[in-house]
Amino acid sequence: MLINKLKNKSLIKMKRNDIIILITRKLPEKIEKKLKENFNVIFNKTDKRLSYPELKKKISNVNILIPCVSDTIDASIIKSAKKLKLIANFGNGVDNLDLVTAREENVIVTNTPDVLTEDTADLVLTLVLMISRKVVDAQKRIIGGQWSGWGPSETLGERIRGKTFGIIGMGRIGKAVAKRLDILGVKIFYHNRNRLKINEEKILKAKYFENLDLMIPQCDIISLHCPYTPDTFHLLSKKRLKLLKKNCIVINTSRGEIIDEQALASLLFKKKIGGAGLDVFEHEPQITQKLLESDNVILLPHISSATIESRIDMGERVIKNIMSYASGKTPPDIIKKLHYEQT
Ligand code: 8YV
Repeated sequence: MLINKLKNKSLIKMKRNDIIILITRKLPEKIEKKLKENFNVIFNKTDKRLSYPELKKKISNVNILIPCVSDTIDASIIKSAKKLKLIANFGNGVDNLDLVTAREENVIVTNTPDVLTEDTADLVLTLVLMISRKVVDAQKRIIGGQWSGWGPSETLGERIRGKTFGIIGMGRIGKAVAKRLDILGVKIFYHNRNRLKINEEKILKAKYFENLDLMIPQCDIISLHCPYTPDTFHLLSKKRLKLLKKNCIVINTSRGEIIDEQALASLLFKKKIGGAGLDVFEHEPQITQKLLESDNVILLPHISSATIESRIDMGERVIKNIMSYASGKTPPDIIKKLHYEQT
């Protein structure tokens, strides 16, 4: 049925140059060039985020939209884009898009899975090691001119080896993190909607917990790798956060909405947990003040996939989805489920 709808709505009858594409942000030059060679593209040369009214105005004649995580594509935007056939999201998570309305309006949605997995997993490790060894504090002592020489009790971090690492969400990124953890010698626990096959658990050396509340109090480090859906909103709620060990480090490179940011900030500020490495926030780009005032945190501006390679691969994936669709084929990364279920 999906394929029939797809064929009906495909752009196959249109000449490539007549197909209008709107790219909401500035993408790598190579990607923009390839799109321009084939289609009629509206670029955003300034890279400034389009305001809601600007987006609504620009989208009215558009056939294909390429949005990013910084754009909220809600029901009203989708409904006002009468000629829209495809939303080719430049990114993995699709929580910024109203999938239900897109489905109702017969607009196909695609994303860019796989290509940012490894870079995101690298950032998770970076955060864990930097926090546990207090790297930022240590550097501050040098830059702030407070270092008067080595001392046995200066900037004492915590050893990672032997600790317990809890992964919440064992999709692509969760697994890429687990693979890297072997080298650190930690015990791996995980929680996921579905348990992995026993063989895969063995390879990853990961122990499954169906009950998140039983896993959390046993972890020294917790890293989130589930998508943001109505089911995962505040998965780490105020109540659950109280289950964290006193030395626990929380890492979030997934979506800010999965943690009750106010509650986490309060625990960090009062030093009731070990620390946090956050690359995403509940109301980006706003950040809870108490987080900014906590000294056991690393706060990053959503850079988990920010490598040149990743951005180009994401762009190529967007092009692949568009090209397939424009030639009447099913795009490889079509979102079939209304609540996106993979990371
Ligand atoms: C991307 C991300 O950079 O892909 C995702 O879901 O969160 C980011 O790492 C962003 O989505 C680009 O739109």
